[in-house]
Amino acid sequence: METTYVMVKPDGVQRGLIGEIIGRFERKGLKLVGLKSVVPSKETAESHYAVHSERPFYPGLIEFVTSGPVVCMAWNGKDAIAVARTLIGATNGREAAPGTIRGDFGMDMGFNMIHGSDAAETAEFELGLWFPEGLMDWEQTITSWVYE
Ligand code: D4T
Repeated sequence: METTYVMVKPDGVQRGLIGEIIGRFERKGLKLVGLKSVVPSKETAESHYAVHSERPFYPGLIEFVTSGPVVCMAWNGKDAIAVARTLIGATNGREAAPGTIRGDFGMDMGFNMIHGSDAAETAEFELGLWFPEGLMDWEQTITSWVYE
């Protein structure tokens, strides 16, 4: 079992897509182990996107992600990191496959509504960054009907 960090970005919140996005992860069979909404601090946003700090789009990305509320989530399940990336779709909404979140709702690269960790190390780092208080540990009774 893995846990991944997923975040509805300010454009997804503004567009009223929080419920739609959470619903897709719930219906897939992933288990919600962290959920909150915050307006990210510049420090947190800069740490989150540190890997892009030398890229030309970085200043605009930081301004965008700190511009309003985001929804921070932690989802747990088998191969949760890859499963979440599949649900999310390609970075640019115009190229993302139909049926994915970005493919169904996005038309751009910068406004791509949602983030999902891309590897085990980044998931661990991002979960610690956004959920320093820790995650929920609970038994989901439907698990035995999700995994054979
Ligand atoms: P995130 O990290 O937000 O889940 O997106 P991806 O994993 O799909 O894409 P990424 O790390 O390559 O990009 C991070 C973030 O920067 C924005 N971006 C990216 C942008 O505005 N212009 C660009 O040219 C690129 C490559 C979009 C997502």
